[in-house]
Amino acid sequence: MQNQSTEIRHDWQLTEILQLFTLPFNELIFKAQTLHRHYFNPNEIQLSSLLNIKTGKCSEDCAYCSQSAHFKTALESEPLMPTEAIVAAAKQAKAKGATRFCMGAAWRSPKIKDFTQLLEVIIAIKQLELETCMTLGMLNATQAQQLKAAGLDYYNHNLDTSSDYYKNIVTTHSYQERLDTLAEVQKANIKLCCGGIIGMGESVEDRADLLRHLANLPKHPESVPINLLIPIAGTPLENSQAVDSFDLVRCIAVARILMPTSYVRLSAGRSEMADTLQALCFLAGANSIFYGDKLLTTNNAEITHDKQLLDRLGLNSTVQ
Ligand code: SAM
Ligand code: DTB
Ligand code: SF4
Repeated sequence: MQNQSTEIRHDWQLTEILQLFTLPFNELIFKAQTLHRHYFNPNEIQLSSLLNIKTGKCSEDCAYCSQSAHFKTALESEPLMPTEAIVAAAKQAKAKGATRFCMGAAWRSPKIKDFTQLLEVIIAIKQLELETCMTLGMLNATQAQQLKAAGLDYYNHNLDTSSDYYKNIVTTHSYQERLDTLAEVQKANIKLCCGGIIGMGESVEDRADLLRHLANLPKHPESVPINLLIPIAGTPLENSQAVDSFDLVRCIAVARILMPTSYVRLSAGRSEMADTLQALCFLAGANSIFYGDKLLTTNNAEITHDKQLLDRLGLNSTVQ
């Protein structure tokens, strides 16, 4: 085995990443855990809470999504929530122990008519001493700068899969458009939250290519969410094959090795995961979770259960 390097790299090759994926499991976890300990306290975990502030009727056709207008799902659509209701939810999340409040909107990109309210929401939530994150779809340079000026800490915009496989998942926007938004967010000096989904029928090469794109950005995303597909009835991916648990753990470990200073978030799918699997993901380098009974439109692991799990593992929540 090569000596463990703690260097931060932005020049990862696909073949090197594939080699990591094929390491014996124990070797891979050891590498990931060693790097994790070099850069982080291994007993700390960051907690983010989510709120969907605009639900459904999205013009995009992302094959996994309950909120696309292209598919007939059971979801009831809702317009942008009033500021007071969003702020009230943020207060509750803080009271329950979250350090970051993430707001999602089912848009291709935010509309001018809603933008002033979004800025007002950021200002109000910053006053609660919570970190703010938004995910609103594609942004142009001016929008990114305005969000930054209002005090937005993080912007979430996922690449979701490899550049090749993306065409099988979304046809209404391109991978390049996703990359363009990531560039605007980083240029505006907003911290980036960017990751993907596993379980959409992609290959190991696709997972490696997704992580390669993330790790070779000019600056690593500060937060890297790894979502396990939640199959939604009515979407093209409703009957996707379940992912082997060890493949999920491998993906987390490789993300940790490639981006050793980033928070790797074990994201969607935790409500269906055994505690033992989640513990293995934390061992592989995941150090952030979505905390709260709901994700955007689906149920998350329950807060009471999560509190017990963190307690049983001696994991403390941290302010990033
Ligand atoms: N419209 C914005 C966008 O596309 O960036 C923001 C909302 S979108 C729902 C945010 C992310 O949630 C997606 O990029 C995807 O990674 C994740 N996501 C959505 N539906 C999911 C599902 N059924 N299972 C797992 N992850 C999902
Ligand atoms: C991310 O990577 N995962 C979150 C957040 N960013 C916005 C969303 C997960 C959504 C899961 C399906 C749903 O609840 O609709
Ligand atoms: Fe869902 Fe976002 Fe795609 Fe719209 S753009 S369908 S909200 S993932």
